[in-house]
Amino acid sequence: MRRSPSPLVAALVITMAGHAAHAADPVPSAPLPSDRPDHLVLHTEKSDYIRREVMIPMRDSIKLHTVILIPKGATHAPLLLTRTPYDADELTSYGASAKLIGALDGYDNADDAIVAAGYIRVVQDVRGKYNSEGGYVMNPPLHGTTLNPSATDDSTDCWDTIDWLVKNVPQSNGRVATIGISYDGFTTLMSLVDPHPALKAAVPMNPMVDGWVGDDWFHRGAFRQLGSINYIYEQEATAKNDEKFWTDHYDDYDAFIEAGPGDAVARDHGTDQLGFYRKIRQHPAYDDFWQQQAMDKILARRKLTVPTLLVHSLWDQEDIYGAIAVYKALKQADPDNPNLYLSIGPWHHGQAIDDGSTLGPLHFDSDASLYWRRHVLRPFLDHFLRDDAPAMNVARVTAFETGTNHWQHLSIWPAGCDKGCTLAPQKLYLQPAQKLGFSPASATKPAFASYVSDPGKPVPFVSRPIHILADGEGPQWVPWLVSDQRDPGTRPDVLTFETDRLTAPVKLAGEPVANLIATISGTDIDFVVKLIDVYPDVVAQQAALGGYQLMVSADILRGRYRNSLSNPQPVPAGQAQTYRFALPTVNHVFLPGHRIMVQIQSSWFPLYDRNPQTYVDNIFDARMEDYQSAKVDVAETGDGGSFIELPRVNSP
Ligand code: PG9
Repeated sequence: MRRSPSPLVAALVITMAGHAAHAADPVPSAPLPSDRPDHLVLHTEKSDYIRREVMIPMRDSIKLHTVILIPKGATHAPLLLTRTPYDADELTSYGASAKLIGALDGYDNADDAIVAAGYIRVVQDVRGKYNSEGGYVMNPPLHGTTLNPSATDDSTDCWDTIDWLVKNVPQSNGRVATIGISYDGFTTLMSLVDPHPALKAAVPMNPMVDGWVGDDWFHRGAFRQLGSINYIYEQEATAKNDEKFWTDHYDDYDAFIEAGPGDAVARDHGTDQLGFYRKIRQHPAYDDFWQQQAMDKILARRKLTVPTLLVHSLWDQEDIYGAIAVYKALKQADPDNPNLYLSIGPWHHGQAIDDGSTLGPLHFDSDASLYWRRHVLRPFLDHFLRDDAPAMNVARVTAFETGTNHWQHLSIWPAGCDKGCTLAPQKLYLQPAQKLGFSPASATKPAFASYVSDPGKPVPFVSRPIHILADGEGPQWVPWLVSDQRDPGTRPDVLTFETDRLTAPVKLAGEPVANLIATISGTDIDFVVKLIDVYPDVVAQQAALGGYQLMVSADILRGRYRNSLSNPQPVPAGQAQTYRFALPTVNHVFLPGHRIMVQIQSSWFPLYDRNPQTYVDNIFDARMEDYQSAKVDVAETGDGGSFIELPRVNSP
């Protein structure tokens, strides 16, 4: 979006017009200078930090609004830079406090990792957002490509910013780290594309990496309409997110059903006028548009020269794909690169900077976030940023194992345990009578489990009423991936398969792979596969967990992409097809007394848009009559039986 011209430019236009009409008029005086200088230094005797607000010029003369918080007395402090579309002013003045710890509180949990370390905190508005100049583009693709023929992107802007900071902040030691969550994790990854020599470390946390395969916008072709339509609306309509999304229903389920087919909600709100939303509509498949900007692919083509700590959350409701995808791509491209580190925590999106003792009903026996900040983040940053470079013993991979609730210090991911474990994928077969077993059912004739998927009554992704459009990142959205799956399991359009009670632990590390063999009566279908830990009926000290059905990994595949993500094909009605796709990373132990469950369904609404189940070229344009019920038969027996491949760890 174009910002209005600056006061200086506006004044110039008026002056020139006037001059042409009345050549003899006296030359007007210079425009009244703004009360707000380009460079502000704010501090009082009482504050323990200096706040500088600066407009830092980029190579194309666009200036980016940057807040620099300098601990008083600092002389050789490292710089910690976050580049954000979420308002640098707000992110640096949470507590309206004279103390740095108070100013950053809520965003950085600054007490243990940042303020105590004495870093200089820098937060910058990206182009076109809040007080920065320039036009905003959502996750701008790399410059100099067909998607971005301009000379700038978040990599060049970061380079120019670091260059300015090391030359203009005399209290710094000239060493910089980039850090950020989600969108700010994306900008952190972009800092690695062509890193400034002063960039000594990067911490991309829950970064947005591939918006089509598994992060914010789609998961393997299924559109994440709840979250995308409203987010893009608020983010792109105005520089300062002044336009708030509206809804006239309490229950988002009703709002999306009543709006009608395709992306009616976007059209009703006008989101379809906005640039990034238009791109999404034009690129429903995994074409060049998405592949060119996938950060794992971009970074794998370069050598990683900056120590980088990727941070992944096991129950990340927004970007559950990205961090692991980057780790895998970089590991594959350069297996011995000493600069690659990974942390995996039992968190929702961004929870590493929040309290990490619980998530929904889960208790982790300690504050996993605090542990991570103290024992991983802080030593990692100190080691690479401080002049005296203190020794550190941060492992290449620090992973929290859920179920047993403890941290593992590993050399590679996945590994399973510190020493002597072996990883051996093991198939868990769907069997008749709603059973799951480690060997295929021996049956004389093929057996199927069947349901009818009715797009008029899609399966809610979380119990109704669903109140997220109005509530944003509220209590329903943040922990939804750990919500109890007992409700959906009672629906006739959700298949449920379960093991007997386990007598020995089943330990998993890595990505489960769903391999469904299914026949449908329509010509397109979605499959949602959920791997669930069913708790014992009685759980000591936490009665509410008795019988709880906890998703440990779950995802969706749009059937038209079963053979190729870039080349969708209709499903031949009545012919068995294979639907194979990886589920998000787990690091989990199913304990004795628990059961393993798999649920299968064909909608997850309204988080994901409905598949009409009749093939149409672009589902955003689907019409009411395209939405048809489909009978789904999932094969349970024989060579053609369905299974989930578990990333099983065998302990020594
Ligand atoms: N998940 C959010 C986002 C990232 C990148 C693009 C759009 C949205 C976020 O939390 O920043």
